[in-house]
Amino acid sequence: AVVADGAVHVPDWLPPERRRALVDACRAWARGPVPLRHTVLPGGGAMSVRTVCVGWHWQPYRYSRTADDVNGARVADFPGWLVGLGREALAAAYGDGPESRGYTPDTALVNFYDSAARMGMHQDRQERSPAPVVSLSIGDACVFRFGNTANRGRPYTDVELRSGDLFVFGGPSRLAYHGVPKVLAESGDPSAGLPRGRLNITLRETGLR
Ligand code: MD3
Ligand code: FE
Repeated sequence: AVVADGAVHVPDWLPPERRRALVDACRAWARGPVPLRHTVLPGGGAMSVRTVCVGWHWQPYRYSRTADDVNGARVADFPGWLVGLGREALAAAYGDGPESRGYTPDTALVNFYDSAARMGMHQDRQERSPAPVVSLSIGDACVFRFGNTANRGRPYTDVELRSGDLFVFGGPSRLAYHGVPKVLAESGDPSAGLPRGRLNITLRETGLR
């Protein structure tokens, strides 16, 4: 479904065996070299979501190769199979054209939500590339709030994201405000191999080198 210009939701896109494989990869990244942890914001507060990054490390509000706000380690390399997954995702959302074939994501942000975790309305603007963001959801469902490009408030559209769903944000939607006001506890997907909680993986091109 096209939710806004450039914002395409493809429910149930990732089959169960690929959900499990992605959960396994995320478990491995969560063990290190940089651990899954609550990102600490400049004001001192910790985000309720826990995050681990691949390829480039996101910290508020820049990308780096080393997690100098955590343990100083260099983040895990971005694997080639994840570039392939990003291209497949773009082709599913937008069609198999030059945009999807040339898509070369170089960072993944892996977010883990327990049933109390939320993500406030924000824009993702640390990337220098205009390429789309690919979002994959696994496990418990959530309410995803897709807003406008002008401010955190209305108008916005609430969309339920469930296990296996793909969402692509490109074009005019790339700089839209968005957030996760609610996780739907126990709504999960036993086939995903996640005992509880919600996993979201976003693939991005940083435009950095
Ligand atoms: C729209 N994550 O990591 S994914 C984030 O479910 C983030 O964990 C949420 O927002 C999550 O920054 C939402 C959907 C998403 C991700 C990036 C976007 C939507 C986006 C970038 C631009 C516009
Ligand atoms: Fe975001």
